[in-house]
Amino acid sequence: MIETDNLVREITTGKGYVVIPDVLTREEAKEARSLVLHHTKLEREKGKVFHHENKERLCGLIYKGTIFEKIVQHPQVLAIIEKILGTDIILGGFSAHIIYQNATRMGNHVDYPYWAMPAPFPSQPILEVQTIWLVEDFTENNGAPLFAPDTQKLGTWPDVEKFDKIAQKITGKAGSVIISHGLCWHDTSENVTPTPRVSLLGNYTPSFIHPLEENLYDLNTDAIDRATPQLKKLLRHSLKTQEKPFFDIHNKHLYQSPVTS
Ligand SMILES: O=C(O)CCC(=O)C(=O)O
Repeated sequence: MIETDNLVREITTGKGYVVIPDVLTREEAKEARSLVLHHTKLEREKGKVFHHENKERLCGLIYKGTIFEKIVQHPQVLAIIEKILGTDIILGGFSAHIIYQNATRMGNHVDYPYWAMPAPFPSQPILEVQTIWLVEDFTENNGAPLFAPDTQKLGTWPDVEKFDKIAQKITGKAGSVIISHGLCWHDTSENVTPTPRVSLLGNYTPSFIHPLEENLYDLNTDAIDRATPQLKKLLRHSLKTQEKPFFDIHNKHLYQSPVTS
């Protein structure tokens, strides 16, 4: 508990991010990485992988393996996120980011929804927490992310010169997770190794924020059938089921199901 409080403090009023080692086992990290590379190859053949200058994104990750369902609702990580955002949160996006040899930096940025809003950005309520899962070792040379400490306090777009002066490269072992405040300026670095670098990116927001990604993209209904109530809520399926299609906006009671013949 104390640890959770300290980590929350570091994300909100400290540097703006934390790195927690050994959240996944090395085997789990390896499994997630090989599933990402396997599905990326399949999806690329169908023209469904988003790409830009030697970087690729694989979306609909939640439907591509039970390991991903487990990762997005990891209790230790969710406890930290819920302390920051409250319990009424959704998973606005969950995708994999693959950085190949000679990929350029993605460009320093704040996270969604801030980048879709006019600056200066509000400091409260906090509108996003990002998770970057390391499914392999992130090293000095393979595209590890860069974070500019304390910049979540500024509420502005990154200043490129300042970013380059203060940013720190976040290296770590496979199985670690970086949890960051959506306003903390960050970027990726160059991958100068021959091995693709894979991260898993979770975007958590209060439920009133329009999701970054379409959570029905590549829907696999088995994943929903076996989903925990927590996962259904994160994916907004608890609001979309046929039995409970509406909210009463005045008292938030759910309407009863329609009578069917
Ligand atoms: O893949 C990474 O290391 C970070 C990517 C990122 O920050 C983002 O997409 O917002």
